[in-house]
Amino acid sequence: DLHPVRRALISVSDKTGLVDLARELADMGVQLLSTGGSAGLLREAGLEVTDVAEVTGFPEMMDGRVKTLHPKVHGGLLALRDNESHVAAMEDHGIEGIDLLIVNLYPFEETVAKGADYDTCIENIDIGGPAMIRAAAKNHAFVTTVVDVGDYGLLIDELKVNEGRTSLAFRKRLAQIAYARTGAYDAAVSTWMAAAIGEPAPRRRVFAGTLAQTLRYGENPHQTAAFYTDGTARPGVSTAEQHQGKELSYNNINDTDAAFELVSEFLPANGPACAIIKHANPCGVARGGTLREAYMRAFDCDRTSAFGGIIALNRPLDGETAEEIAQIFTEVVIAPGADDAAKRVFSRKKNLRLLTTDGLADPATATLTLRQVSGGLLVQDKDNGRIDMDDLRVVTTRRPSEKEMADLLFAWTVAKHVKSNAIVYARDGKTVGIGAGQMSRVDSSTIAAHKAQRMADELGLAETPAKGSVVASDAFFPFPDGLLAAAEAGATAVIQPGGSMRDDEVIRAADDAGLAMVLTGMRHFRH
Ligand code: 93A
Repeated sequence: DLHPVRRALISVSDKTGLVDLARELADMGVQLLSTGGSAGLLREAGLEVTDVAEVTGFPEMMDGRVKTLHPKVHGGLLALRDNESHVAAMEDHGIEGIDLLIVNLYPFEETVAKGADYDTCIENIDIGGPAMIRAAAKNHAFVTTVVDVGDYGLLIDELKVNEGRTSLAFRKRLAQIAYARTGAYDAAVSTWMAAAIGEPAPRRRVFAGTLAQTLRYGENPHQTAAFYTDGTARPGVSTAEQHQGKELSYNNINDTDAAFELVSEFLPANGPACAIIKHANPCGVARGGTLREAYMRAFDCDRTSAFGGIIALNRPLDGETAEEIAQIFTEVVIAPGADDAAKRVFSRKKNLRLLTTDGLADPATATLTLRQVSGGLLVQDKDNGRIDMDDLRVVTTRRPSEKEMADLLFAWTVAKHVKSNAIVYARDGKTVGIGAGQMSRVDSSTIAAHKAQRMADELGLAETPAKGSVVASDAFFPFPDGLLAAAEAGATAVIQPGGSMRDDEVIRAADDAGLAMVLTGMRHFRH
């Protein structure tokens, strides 16, 4: 099942590595056909090339919209070389076989990412390229299809090992990649169109990704797993640079994402902030005068849980913060940069992974979140809802003090990143107790208060830091009980969406307990 490569068609938008590849092919005696721009470049490099226009007998026309869409090309790609009638048709119509197709498509995704106008995006939808890719991949019994610049080396290796031929297994592998490429390309077009025409729930929808990493295992060792990226250039776990440590695991990637998304809520200009994540929930979040202080304050929230955690910082990691972090075992640190001193400190900690990003994530970015259920995908806008002071409605007799107000907004921001039911106690710009993921809001309240008590025990405090704290609830209190539990734990102010049938009762209970309460009018469920 080795098939010789005698004739190759090259048509690429991204010309990276093209000349070197073509030279290798030419040296192996492969005849080169090519389209306008690609042919020009190869000719400039002194290579012998036949223009596709010469093969088809038609000039490239309509601004290049029609270049390769011709039976001389598609017949050459699709003909079964061992089929008598196909071979006869080739002879009758002067069609020569094409054994190798090297195509990369008009840069549609990049054009959209650059914010190009509608017509420019339309013009960047490649038609001839995908048609050839699909034809060549279908005929992988004879034809080799290369769609990624990154695969040129593989191709040359394969040809060298097999003396100018490719194996069927190789052609099949590349054909699979080829169809994924055309599928992803059309997915990008269709996704862009849905947005362009303002269609929030298109009747048909496709999602695509490119393998970034095969993972050692999934959430558990008996599950296989892999990480696919969508090509976004946004700062985050998928684009971060890893400086040291083992490969990230499935859970690491998930938790690092949660940590970085949370810390990105805190603008660097408003001061350093740190978030520590365990099992996708924050176990400590804090602001600080310095980055080191922010880390130490976040660590103090729940020292027990912070062990083996994932740390995200909103400013570049410095040496003194790194020294502090290095005191205990941490899985991952992610920050928008790290200075040399910090890198030196971490180089002693072989198991610690250090990731740096190019800035923070923008919490306002409109993206989609997907969740798989059996038989389908649930798709929604990412929760990028934000509130500020003006959106808050004070509903109690007592208004929150300025200090309480700052802590309320802080606690609310954290609560958005805690799995529901979420209850977050905060004081002086740090969390002091977080209750996450419980089926009852009262249970989350109890756990958060319990965590605060444990923080007091761990730090040898005279009383629980929940005394004088504020509390955030990601959804409304359906009954006064959860609210009363918070008051009992020592909270003096409450932030919650409101909207319960019993809001009046809940507000009265808050007034009776001397609490100040603000309603956000916005909920932050997270499951
Ligand atoms: O406009 S097209 O859809 N019409 C075609 O017939 C066609 N054939 C190849 N675009 C077409 N291509 C694309 O042109 C290739 O996929 C490749 O991206 C690009 C290479 O053009 P050039 O060699 O002129 O730079």
